[in-house]
Amino acid sequence: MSSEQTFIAIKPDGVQRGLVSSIMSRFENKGYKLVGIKLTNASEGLLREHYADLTAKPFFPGLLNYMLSGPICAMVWEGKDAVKTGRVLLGATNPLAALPGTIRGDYAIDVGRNVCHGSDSVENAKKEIALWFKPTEIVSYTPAVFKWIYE
Ligand code: IDP
Ligand code: MG
Repeated sequence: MSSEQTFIAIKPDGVQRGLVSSIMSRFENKGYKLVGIKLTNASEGLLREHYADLTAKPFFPGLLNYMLSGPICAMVWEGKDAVKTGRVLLGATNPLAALPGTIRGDYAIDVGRNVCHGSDSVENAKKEIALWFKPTEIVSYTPAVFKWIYE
């Protein structure tokens, strides 16, 4: 399936550090298709829903403040195995454990400043895309290079 979609977000530290284009390039260069993008100040309500499974964690208040600290670049990337491979491109949650060549491995040090988010399952990707985007904000098109990326 080449139509799998994943939700990728460049967190406030990534935006402030001018890493938007570098992070987007990883997905573009791999061959994934950008189908949604916006720069947005997330509301606390949206973030509580987005991180609903983490609200009981001791780091949650810090995580909330971090995600509220500036604009986030929210994106939807589409392509074969986009969810799983998107996580590989991001690297491990703790940047010190993330391999060089991954986004977190190359651009971050602390787990609380790990510059990016990526959906961890197809089911969560669907939920997150619906949370961050209206259906009309997701576009459908066939890139001219499609046949040079997929056999
Ligand atoms: P993920 O972003 O790789 O999916 P999750 O476990 O879902 O990792 O955690 C969500 C986010 O919460 C992480 O990306 C990171 O920003 C933050 N986080 C996770 N664990 C810690 C921690 O131990 N201390 C501080 N922040 C954390
Ligand atoms: Mg997660």
